[in-house]
Amino acid sequence: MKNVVKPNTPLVNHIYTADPSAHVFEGKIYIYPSHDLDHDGPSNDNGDQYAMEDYHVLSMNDFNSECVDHGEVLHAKDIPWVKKQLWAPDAAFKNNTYYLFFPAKDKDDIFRIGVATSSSPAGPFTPQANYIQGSFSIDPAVFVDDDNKAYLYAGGLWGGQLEKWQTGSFNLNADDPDKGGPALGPVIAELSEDMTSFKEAPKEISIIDENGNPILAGDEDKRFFEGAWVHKYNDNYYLSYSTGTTHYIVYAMSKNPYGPFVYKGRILEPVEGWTTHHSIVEFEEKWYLFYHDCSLSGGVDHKRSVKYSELKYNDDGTIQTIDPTK
Ligand code: FUB
Repeated sequence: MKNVVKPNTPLVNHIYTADPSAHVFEGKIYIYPSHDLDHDGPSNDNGDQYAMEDYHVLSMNDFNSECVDHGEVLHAKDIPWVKKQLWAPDAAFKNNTYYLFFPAKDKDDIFRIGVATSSSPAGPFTPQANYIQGSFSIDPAVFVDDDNKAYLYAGGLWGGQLEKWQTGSFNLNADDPDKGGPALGPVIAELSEDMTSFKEAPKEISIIDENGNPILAGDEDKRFFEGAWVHKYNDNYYLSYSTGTTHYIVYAMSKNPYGPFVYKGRILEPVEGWTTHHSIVEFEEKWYLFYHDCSLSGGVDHKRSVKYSELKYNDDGTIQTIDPTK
């Protein structure tokens, strides 16, 4: 009998998965998650508990089918520049090639973003010898626009090291920005045609309120923490992200992929576990939110499971908030 995946239940139970980036490729839903390890190592604000070493690809024919694990598609030991921590990945299709974008710590313990390629959405993926020059921090999300331009969004505070780049170079001792000043935004860089390098230096994205004022660093219900995702609906760009310390997935809208993005509201209320991370995808004229929580592991923060829920828009393009407990 088919093991149909129901909404708000783990896509798979045999491994822990997190940070799902969902895409429709070749008519199916492909999910590119992190692969959480079952270990008893240290746990701290630096994210040492997220000690992932490899990636698996998952897929579903549709939302009335089982979820297939295509197995290990890339391992840290096969990526020359990587020391540790394969965190939240994303995938994109261009040039007849599938690209897997992933953050990891380099040999100097600095998070960078790498690329690996495949002829199939299910992998396996072959890594480039080095990370993308000029890349830093975590959680790459690649958006290929209608004009075929591809943009990489990235960034994450604390363990993700974004605040350590405020001066333009890496400063291990840098603090969060002042709570009364503008919050740090994620960064954007257009990718070159070959998808393995930046066409421009990463720029910070500004997230503002309805009056045009920047969201402040102390406004933890709204400020960017990590896990950026960009999608387009009715000619609007939607930037959604995790607020980290307050555990929401929220979103902001713009007419331009570079922003500024105007804060709009919440997409997902807090889930079980500290982290929350999502993606948004359209399939057969309906929209879906992929997210993770820690329910399968009984609340262990670094043992998460990927789930999905239908996402609905209001007539004005705003998004209806999803409460995962209902
Ligand atoms: O999975 C490791 C990190 O936890 C991700 O990169 C963050 O977005 C958070 O989910």
